[in-house]
Amino acid sequence: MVEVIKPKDLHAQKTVRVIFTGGFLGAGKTTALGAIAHRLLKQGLTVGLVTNDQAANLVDTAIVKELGVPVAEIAGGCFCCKFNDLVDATEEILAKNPDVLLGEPVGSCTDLAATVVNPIKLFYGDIFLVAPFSVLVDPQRVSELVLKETPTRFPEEVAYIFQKQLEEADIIVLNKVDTLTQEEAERMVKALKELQPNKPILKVSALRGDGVEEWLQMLMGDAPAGSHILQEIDYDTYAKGEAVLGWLNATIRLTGSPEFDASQFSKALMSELQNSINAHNAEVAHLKFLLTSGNQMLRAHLTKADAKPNFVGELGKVKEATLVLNARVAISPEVLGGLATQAVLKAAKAVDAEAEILSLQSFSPPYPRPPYRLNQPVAD
Ligand SMILES: Nc1nc2c(ncn2[C@@H]2O[C@H](COP(=O)(O)OP(=O)(O)OP(=O)(O)O)[C@@H](O)[C@H]2O)c(=O)[nH]1
Ligand SMILES: [Mg+2]
Repeated sequence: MVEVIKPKDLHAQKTVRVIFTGGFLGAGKTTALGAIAHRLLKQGLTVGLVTNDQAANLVDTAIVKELGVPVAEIAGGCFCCKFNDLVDATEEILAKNPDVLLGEPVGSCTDLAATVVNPIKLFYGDIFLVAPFSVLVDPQRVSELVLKETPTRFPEEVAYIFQKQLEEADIIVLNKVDTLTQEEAERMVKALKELQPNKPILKVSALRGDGVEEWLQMLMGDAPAGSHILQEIDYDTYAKGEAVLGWLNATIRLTGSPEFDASQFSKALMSELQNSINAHNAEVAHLKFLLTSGNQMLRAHLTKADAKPNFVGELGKVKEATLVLNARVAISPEVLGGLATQAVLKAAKAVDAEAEILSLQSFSPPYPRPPYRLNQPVAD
């Protein structure tokens, strides 16, 4: 798997701090990077961002563009398998001369310490100061996939990816602590600490801000990066864990006659999607969509099939709107494509709107084949 060809040279006007924040789908990576970016900007630092997905048309890119900082998107594969695209995107951002570069890898990926963090240190250690690699976790998923206290519809291979992500973290960030009591949070930290005794475990609410300052201080300090390279990783199991996830990215134009209620449409769409996913007894990793009309936005997230969705922003009656839908669900991509199309058409009909599907891709992530893999950490 190790390729000898060195990637292209990169140049920077100064040393750039690079912060990669991983973690399973829906753990809160984009929210957290937004919270970090806000704090860095307040400190007078300049920031650039790289988003990543298996396909184009990303809700995340639209969200982070709101920050008003340079953003590059790598679509069509993850950082680990598209290392050279990551280098190209980084070059694009470096041209804007940032102090800090933030990157969000795809949430179904693991082995990033070996395939991204350390190769970056090896090839670009002269221009980058790589921050410790954080892995964010959603308490609900820890309970399902690690502690096995609550039921999950995900197969064991998905739990395998989740556990490998914890294993390779320099820092584990227990996110969404605002959803837990203090005792629950403590209990979970203790359980994680027993499993992963040699690393910091932080309690954070990316949404509310709890613990973000302390985390950011660690990221800006001189703790080692990528020091927990996985010594054992079964790529067949990892590939299976990714392949059970149906991946759907779609863009749809909605037109009213003459207007439609965008908020009502969003609720109807989420409810249609949730009902049909539950009818298939499938599990949601992260289902999100963004509705944009003029300069107003409304977005919705669902990180568990039978949970309550989260709506952010407001949209009232509009003439037209663009819908970007990203769904990662443990179901076949064909079924996902079909049910998503039906849900969009039904929700549009319910509000008397016309829906035109401009693009729709549904697939399962391919077998991960990273071009670079290091067995040992590169010295800081
Ligand atoms: N309660 C709570 N919700 C959060 C927190 N952080 C993120 N969320 C919510 O979790 C959902 C997923 O957040 P994202 O930031 O999009 O998660 P992500 O890890 O970037 O997701 P992917 O890019 O799809 O892997 C959204 O509904 C967020 O509002 C938090 O600290 N507390
Ligand atoms: Mg994200």
